Amino acid sequence: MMKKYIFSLLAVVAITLHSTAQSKITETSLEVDGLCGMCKERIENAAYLQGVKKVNWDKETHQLDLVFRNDKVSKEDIIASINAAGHDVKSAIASDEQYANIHGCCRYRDEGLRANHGLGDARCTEEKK
Ligand SMILES: [Cu+2]
Repeated sequence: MMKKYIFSLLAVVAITLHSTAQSKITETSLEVDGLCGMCKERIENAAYLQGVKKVNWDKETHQLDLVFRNDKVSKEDIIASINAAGHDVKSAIASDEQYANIHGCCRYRDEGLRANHGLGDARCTEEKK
């Protein structure tokens, strides 16, 4: 009787721990502006903070896929780090000082460079006005 009770108690604890562990994982994506493979490396390095499990930025779609531990790092932390690296996020534009630090060939706000990469207007800078 007692043994059975302890067993079911353990089962409840195990299930609770399991669901708590799962809810700590956030899967989301951000729109981050950039041009080339160098940008990809810079964006992914900036996003890869402690607690981040997976990063992948797509040069064509500008989509950054993220998987992170929400008890260790927040989406806001990641956005701030990407901005600090000089890249615009749709919801948060990098400052001119931050943007000025990126490499000359990565100037994604430059219309001429965007055209060379087959990209249209800067998507994220629109919201700056
Ligand atoms: Cu680049």
